[in-house]
Amino acid sequence: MVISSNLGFPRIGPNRELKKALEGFWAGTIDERALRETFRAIRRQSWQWQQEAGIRHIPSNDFSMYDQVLDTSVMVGAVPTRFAWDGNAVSLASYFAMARGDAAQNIAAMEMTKWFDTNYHYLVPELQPGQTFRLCSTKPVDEFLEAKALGIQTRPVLIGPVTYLLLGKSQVTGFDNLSLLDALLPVYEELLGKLADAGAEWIQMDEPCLATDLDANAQAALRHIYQRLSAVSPKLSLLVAGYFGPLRDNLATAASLPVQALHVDLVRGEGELDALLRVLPKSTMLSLGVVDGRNIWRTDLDTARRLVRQAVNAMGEDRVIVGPSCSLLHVPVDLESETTLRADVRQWLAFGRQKLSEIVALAECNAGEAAMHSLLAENAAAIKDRRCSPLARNADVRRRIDAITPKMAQRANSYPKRRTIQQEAIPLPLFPTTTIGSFPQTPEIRSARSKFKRGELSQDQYDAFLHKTLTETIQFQEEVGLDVLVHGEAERNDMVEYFGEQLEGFAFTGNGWVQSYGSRCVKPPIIFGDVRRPTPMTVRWAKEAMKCTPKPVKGMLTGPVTILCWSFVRDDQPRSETCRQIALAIRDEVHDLEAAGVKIIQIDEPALREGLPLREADRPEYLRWAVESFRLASSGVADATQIHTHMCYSEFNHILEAVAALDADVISIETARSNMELLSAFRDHKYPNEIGPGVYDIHSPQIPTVESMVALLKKALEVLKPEQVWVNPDCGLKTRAWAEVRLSLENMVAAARSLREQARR
Ligand code: 39S
Ligand code: ZN
Repeated sequence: MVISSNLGFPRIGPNRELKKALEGFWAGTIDERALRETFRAIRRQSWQWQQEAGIRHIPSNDFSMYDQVLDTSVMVGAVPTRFAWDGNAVSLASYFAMARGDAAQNIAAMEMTKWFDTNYHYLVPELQPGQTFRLCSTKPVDEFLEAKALGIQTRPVLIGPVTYLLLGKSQVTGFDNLSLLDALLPVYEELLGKLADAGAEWIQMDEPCLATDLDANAQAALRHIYQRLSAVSPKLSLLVAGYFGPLRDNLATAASLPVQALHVDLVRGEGELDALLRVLPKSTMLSLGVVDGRNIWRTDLDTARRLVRQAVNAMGEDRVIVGPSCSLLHVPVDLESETTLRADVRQWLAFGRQKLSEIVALAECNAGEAAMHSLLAENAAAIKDRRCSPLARNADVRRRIDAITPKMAQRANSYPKRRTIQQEAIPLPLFPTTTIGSFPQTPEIRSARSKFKRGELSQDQYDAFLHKTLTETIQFQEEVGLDVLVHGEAERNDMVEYFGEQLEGFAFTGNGWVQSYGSRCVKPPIIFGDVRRPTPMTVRWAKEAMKCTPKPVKGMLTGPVTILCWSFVRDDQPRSETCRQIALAIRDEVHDLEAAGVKIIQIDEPALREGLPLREADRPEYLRWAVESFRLASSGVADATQIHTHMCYSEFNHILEAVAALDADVISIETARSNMELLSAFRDHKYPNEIGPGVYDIHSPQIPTVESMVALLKKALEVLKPEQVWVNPDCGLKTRAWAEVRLSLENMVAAARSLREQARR
């Protein structure tokens, strides 16, 4: 029989129990015992759901209190020295300090960054030459035994040693992370031994690095490591899991690993099955990732079944495993709990639990089970309904797309000309001060929105509340002395979901949460059809703000690439096509803002960089359409209208050319944490337009001093011309409290004034 399997289940719980427990524990409202009890209940629930669905290889150790990469660091004893660790098991307090920092003791958290090309963030392992490792935690064994006690045999999941090391960072330039493999290997050997003793039969070794460009050294490392690990115990079978993309030039290496099974992502690497069937040794089983673990569409079981049958015909059914393409961490838990999702779209979807049923159906339909026929028929009907649905296509949108001309993605004049015109239109001092757009999303704001959504506040009451918040936010900015104001975005739940809720072609869920990092979740909207903006989305707020102040107010939009990257996208047309449609919708909004008298419009693209394909070879094509989409959204304005953009995360040296090609008049970026290092890249590139290098880190509760910000700005002025420089924090302020925001911004304005003084002398 074909084996049904899963690679990982969402761990936030069906109603974000993880988030609520963690935040309760951090706030001191629940104790450690209650916290651990919640975690245990989440694990039990997911195992039972998987067992009931009929999954045979059920994962364990896919749960994490915060992040699975942090768990691995803690398990192998890779604890940075600043956390004063005694070498024994890492305490709960230290674990959370590594994840979030320790404000009381002024210890910085570990760096967080995107997990491959997903919207999930992991904590970056800190590695150094000569580092030693030791098995410091038995979490995988404990959770295996926990499931076993419930009568459920599981397949423990570990991050493979090669991927783990490649994800790490060292302060030493040119350091080869993989030189630590031999030091790390014994820890994995010891752990596998313990898992075998505990009764584990299969171990899932996640090596998503197989979807990235690997040099010969890394490929050799994989062969070496799995040679050693497969020799640990005759009782253990190892499954190496590659996912997030095709194997391409890593295929031969992956197929030759001396392990019992190889898992491949056939959603993104669809065309590779033939090649795999040709080269896979007779002794290796193949796990087919045919159910999309990153998107929410129902699987076309008929197509997936053909792949399964092809593998079964070539290999025999006892060598085939069926599963999701990757862990289901990246999709919401359960479609059943959706009450607000429109029904016509809902029938096209499968969330975590529904995907489990699809996997089981694919494993069993091969055996010709009669019970499967009705399920297959129902699936075929839903797939057909979606494919033929008029909901997905809009003739007007198609016509507009066809009518796009190159001129539409080009401002009328080049930046130097625009600058002169803008200086006249928008009088600003040297070193103009502004913010990135959002102001604190207080519990009061979230609670008002929640009441409004539940019907406990009327539209009028909610509007009045938002209006009051906006007025206070404008007044606050005037008091602080900022030059370019914003309305504060109190009305927005999220910078993508908010727009998704107002655009045609988008559906939104009531409870479709996906973990972003730690306790933080997002509710990605679902793009199911052609995108159109029926009515203005933000103009009303910009107008209200302008009424409150004589100062310039910046209109705030999210860019097309970011809306694309942070949504569940349709899979029936290229992403570039969907992105272009979103770009036209944003272009309409830009046009209406301009018509309403807004002279400065910011279009944020924090996801531009993380949308980069994992493979170098695919990047130029992506950057081409991503840049074009931004320009399509932003170029329909007069020269006098100033376009801003904002990007988080400092590591975009290698895409600077694309950043410059956006041709925004002003870009604000995160540089505070990297001590303005990024700016030298802007200088080397001769970045011509204006830049707001973030002068303080909004992720920290510390109040930046005037001196620290003057120093950072002086550093910036070593590489930038004074008239190029804006002064702003390095990201939006929605996660901060008002009291800190006031002190920080007052200091920031003082820093800008001090520089103006010095420039005058
Ligand atoms: N992706 C997206 N889509 N958006 C982003 O901003 C980012 N930023 C980066 C990269 N990816 C992104 C990741 N950073 C949060 C913060 C930073 C992130 C990601 C997420 C975050 O704080 N998320 C919030 C959370 O997990 C949810 C934000 C939200 O949508 O808590 N809030 C809603 C709102 O404000 C719903 C809030 C909510 O849960 O309306 N309300 C309660 C409920 O419904 C009730 C609250 C009350 O009554 O007081 O139970
Ligand atoms: Zn940002």
